[in-house]
Amino acid sequence: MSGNRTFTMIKPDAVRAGNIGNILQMINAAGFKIIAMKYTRLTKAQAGGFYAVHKERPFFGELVEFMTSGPIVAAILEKDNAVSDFRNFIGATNPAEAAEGTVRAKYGTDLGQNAVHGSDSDENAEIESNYFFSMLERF
Ligand code: 3AN
Repeated sequence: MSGNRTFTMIKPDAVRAGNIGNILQMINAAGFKIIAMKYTRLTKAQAGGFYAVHKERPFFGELVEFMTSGPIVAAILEKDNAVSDFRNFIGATNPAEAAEGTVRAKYGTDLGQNAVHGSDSDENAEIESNYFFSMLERF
């Protein structure tokens, strides 16, 4: 059975471009309820910890650099089948390959600067949510 929560970040490129409001609007219109939300800027250590699974990938340094280049919005979202519905909603990792109407097709620039993050499994949704939010910050 699939879970009903996922974790997202609006990345520094989308925040810089003034798209927080547009993306939150799309998220709500797609039926996701916001359970927790935070506007913050990651340190290199925090970004490195979040993306630890990609530590050995050639783009890891670039990824940490980018994710610490400005503030982000982190949120926990609730909806039936949240993880896979949200991945479909945001589109492919590469905005050039993302389906029309998805968040990354609309607001992403390239493989790194792709506007939003979405958890890839229920297990990672839980881990990533716990990385950003305590129990007291969820509604
Ligand atoms: P997704 O976020 O769609 O699950 P992953 O898990 O393949 O994609 O990638 C994790 C993160 O690394 C994403 N935020 C993505 O923007 C970034 N990334 C993936 N491939 C590259 C690349 N070739 N160059 C720079 N950043 C990348």
